[in-house]
Amino acid sequence: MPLEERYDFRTIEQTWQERWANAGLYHATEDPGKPKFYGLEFFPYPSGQGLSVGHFKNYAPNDAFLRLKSMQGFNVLHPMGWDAFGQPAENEAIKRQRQPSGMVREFAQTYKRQMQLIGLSYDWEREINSSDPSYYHWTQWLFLLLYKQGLAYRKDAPVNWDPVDKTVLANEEVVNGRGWRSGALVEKRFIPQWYLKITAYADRLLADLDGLQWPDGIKNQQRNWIGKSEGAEVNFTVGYHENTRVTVFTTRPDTLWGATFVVLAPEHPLVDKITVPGYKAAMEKYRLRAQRQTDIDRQAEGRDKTGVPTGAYATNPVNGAYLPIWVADYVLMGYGTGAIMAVPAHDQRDFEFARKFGLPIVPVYQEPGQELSGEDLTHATTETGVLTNSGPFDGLPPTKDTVGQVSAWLQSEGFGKAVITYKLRDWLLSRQRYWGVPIPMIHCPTHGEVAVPDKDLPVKLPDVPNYQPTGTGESPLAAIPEFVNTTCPICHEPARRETDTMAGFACSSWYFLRFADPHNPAEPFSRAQADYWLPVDMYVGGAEHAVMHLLYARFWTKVMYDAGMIGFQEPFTRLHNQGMMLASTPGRRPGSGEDGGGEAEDKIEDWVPIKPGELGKYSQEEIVYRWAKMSKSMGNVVTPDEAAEKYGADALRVYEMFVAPFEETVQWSEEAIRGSAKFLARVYRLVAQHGPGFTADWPERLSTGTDAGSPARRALRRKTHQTIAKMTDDLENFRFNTAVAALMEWVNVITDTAQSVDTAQGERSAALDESLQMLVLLLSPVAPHLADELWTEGLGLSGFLYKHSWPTSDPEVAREDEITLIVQINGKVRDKLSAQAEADSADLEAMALASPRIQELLTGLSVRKVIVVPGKLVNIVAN
Ligand code: ANZ
Repeated sequence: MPLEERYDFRTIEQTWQERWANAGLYHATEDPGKPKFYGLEFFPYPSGQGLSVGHFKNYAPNDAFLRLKSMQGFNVLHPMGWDAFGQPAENEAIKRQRQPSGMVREFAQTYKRQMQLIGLSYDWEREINSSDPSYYHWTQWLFLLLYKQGLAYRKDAPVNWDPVDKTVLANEEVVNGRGWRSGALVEKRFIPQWYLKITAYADRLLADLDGLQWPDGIKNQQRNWIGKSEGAEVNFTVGYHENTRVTVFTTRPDTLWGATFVVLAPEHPLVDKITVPGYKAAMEKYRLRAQRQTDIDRQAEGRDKTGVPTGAYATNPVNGAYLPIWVADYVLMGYGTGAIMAVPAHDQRDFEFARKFGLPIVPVYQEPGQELSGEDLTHATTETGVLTNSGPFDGLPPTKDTVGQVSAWLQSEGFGKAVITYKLRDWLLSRQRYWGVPIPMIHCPTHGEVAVPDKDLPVKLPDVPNYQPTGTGESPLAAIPEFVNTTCPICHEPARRETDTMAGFACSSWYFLRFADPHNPAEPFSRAQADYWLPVDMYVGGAEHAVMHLLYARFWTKVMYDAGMIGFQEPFTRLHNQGMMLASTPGRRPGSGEDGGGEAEDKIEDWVPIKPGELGKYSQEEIVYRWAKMSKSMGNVVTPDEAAEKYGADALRVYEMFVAPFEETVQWSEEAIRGSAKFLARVYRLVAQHGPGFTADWPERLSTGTDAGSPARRALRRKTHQTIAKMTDDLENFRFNTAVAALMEWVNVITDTAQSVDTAQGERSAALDESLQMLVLLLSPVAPHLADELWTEGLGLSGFLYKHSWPTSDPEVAREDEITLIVQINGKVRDKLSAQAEADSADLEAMALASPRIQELLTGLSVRKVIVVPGKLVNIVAN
């Protein structure tokens, strides 16, 4: 049936979505005869806001990439599921006064519908929901695996308490001293908590980053978070008590001879013991003050240094010098040993502190022959000079090797030892919230902490009407007797269940494995399925998960590897982060009615978005438009439903890919999606016009027909094969915008030449048929509905393009024609060379000068000037 007159995208898209679903086109099954490709996007929490066109900045391009992989012959796995547990879901349920389980299921339905609306190639038979007992059964099982390996433990510790979300937060969830979701200032509390020993994997988590094809920025954030430092611990004796020691951690033991005081963190346990009576009152005041500061504030660069003396002294083991011991908040208890030796000449923080409190500054690294004193310095120096007054090390430069030598010597003298420290802390897993995976542990008065036996898993989350956080530091589960009261698996006497639940990140630490075998009732996944599908070959999501999710998932993967459950150590081979989508958003600036048209950047913090529907309340002068992240709370959401209804799902897909480089932030533009829709309409018309008459035997006709003799047809073929090469390379490398641009350019070429090419030779052109067929193939990853329609209805071919093989470019055909280059000397033609048509001036000049004939003619002359007319000639002026 020929194509309709008009491009009716609504009917086309609906028809093909039904056909794909009926054929189970995207259902993946293991096929040992085929190479696999596992593509995945970050596990989404299906929020009640539904998806916006902003979310498709992520989904649409990866979908195109995976369609390419399928066409390249890979057996593609592209699953989707719901990160349903966790605080965002619970908070939303509280606000809507609903049960989280039903609510999340309903929201997931909306997400799914919207994803299907855009034609994403998911295998819905593998859909999972992390709050489903059939899933969290295995999250609990994996927790117990960690527990049995000694990697899960409970301890009483100061934790980050989020007073708004009423729960503790992991270190990673505290950003600039605030809860990453609530934005509330975090408080310190002492509550027993479950931790996972991620620190045991610090070295492997660091080393294995090197082999990953991830953005450098993300790898560096992980490196910094792990924060490996090599250095030494040095022991100082305090006062005259041989047995009171303070151990400092330093990365620069080579500067030990320049230490002039010692600083303890305010929380250091020695502070109480060593502070001299007269100093105690000031000390107490200072410590209270420090408690209210966040670690980030305390470490801020350039911040005015504060501190108080303890009145006690420490002895420098290498030279017996007495160093005053101070307490200052720029030293953190959670790092190293919570105590430092201060070397003000060579450490800027110590320098500022010494200057402020009049403490001595003694440079040990000096330029040879120079003898600067502390007064001469304006700041600390770190990288220059050689050691002086440093015992056996005088004359050595400030290198890693010197640091190593000093560390080894300190160890041999018994003054200290070489150590490696990490900034990484164990992962705080407990949450005092209802909506999460119950931690499968039992507290028995006799046997203490006992793991729930495997046969009793899953420990089900009770369905209860009241689940609001209590704010007492106890989970709401603690108030549900049927849940709490149980018996000890060992002695069968009454015992209490653990009432903390796991942080949501536990669920997303292994979901990518469950997708390989999503309905397995007997184990988290079978080894065979995991071996076939994993690791994930392409992983796509937002850069905000640079540390947390990606680090935790890597950790669990390594634990599972060590337990022999899987054969790979890194879960995500390639990673890409999409840019955000912003939308123009009306808002007002409080108290400044006069400034109506300010720049987007200025004083963004004073700008308040206007609630949807309240625009009419404000005068034109009060309203200021800003580019803000697309979200319901900003009232600036454009839904995929609207966009698909108005312009089509394919147009939205093309728009998402074409609008900007994948990684870049974009500003939503109706104008641009209209452009994409117009482009697709042009493609439709092109095929509608030239499709009739198309025959699939063009490869034979290419050699026998009249095409060979026609430069126009040859040019069309060249463009076709150049576009195949460019699009393949661009899609492979996530350059979707230039891929679409190449497609558009080519469509223009076909449109402009089709008529003449088709009729000129009096016989249907094989080159035109080739270009039409290739065009539809290349279109299919980006606009799959339209492509399948044009393939069957426009060209009369059959089968789904998702299963069709991707074309390859013939380099011979793609090659630009050669030109004849005329080489002149002083205006006289002396040589003719053949050159690539696309060669630039520099290439042509070099070629001309390298010609043996020309070289011979130039002997004894000097070249004054070379004039190049690209594509034509080179004239050499010489005398
Ligand atoms: C003496 C020294 C001399 C230092 C010098 C540096 C330069 P990184 O590289 O981040 O690991 N330090 C140690 N523990 C600390 C703590 N708990 N709070 C604040 N600062 C601490 O930093 C290690 C360096 O930071 C250590 O080496 C120590 O200062 C300081 F020319 O010791 B250094």
